[in-house]
Amino acid sequence: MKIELIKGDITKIEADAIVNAANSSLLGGGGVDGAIHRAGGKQILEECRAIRNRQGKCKTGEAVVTTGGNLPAQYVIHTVGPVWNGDEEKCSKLLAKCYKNSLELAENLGIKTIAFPNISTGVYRFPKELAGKIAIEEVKNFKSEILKKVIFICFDDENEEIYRNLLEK
Ligand code: AR6
Repeated sequence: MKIELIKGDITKIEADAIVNAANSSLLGGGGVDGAIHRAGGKQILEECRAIRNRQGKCKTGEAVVTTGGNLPAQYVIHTVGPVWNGDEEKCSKLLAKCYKNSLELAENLGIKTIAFPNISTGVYRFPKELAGKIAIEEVKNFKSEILKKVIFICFDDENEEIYRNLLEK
């Protein structure tokens, strides 16, 4: 499985699936979530509403899938990252679950390429370096015959530098 790093806007990425750093309501918000719903159009929100009506709120660490609406990506995998509260062990486990559950969902969909934003490192204030280590570790530990490429999309300079350093190691 190939790992790539791209600086930019995840809504522009032509992967089979992009991952959204959502909240448990699944009904949109700011940051990358807002950008994905704005660019993807109302179809994504309608599908999120249908999922909510079926199974209720999405718990932290879990992931659900919708189509990509107007996005170049075919699917959007919505996962809910932990809000950083200083409990490193608990928050780290939950963030790792976000990556693992998203990768499993992608695998079950038969997806070849998936792009991740830096989940929880915005409004949810997860320390960026630790979040980067967890993200890369989960991806490297995920063994798949189907997934061919995982792209980390860094929006801000700080995350880009962190990922570049971590991936060079
Ligand atoms: N493309 C890629 N990455 C982006 C983009 C974009 N267009 N826009 C922002 N980022 P955040 P969280 C980066 O706050 O911390 C929402 O309101 C950003 O630089 O979007 O998981 C949800 O509804 C940062 O590194 O997500 C939730 O309520 C990363 O995306 C809450 O925020 C994550 O920042 C989730 O908080």
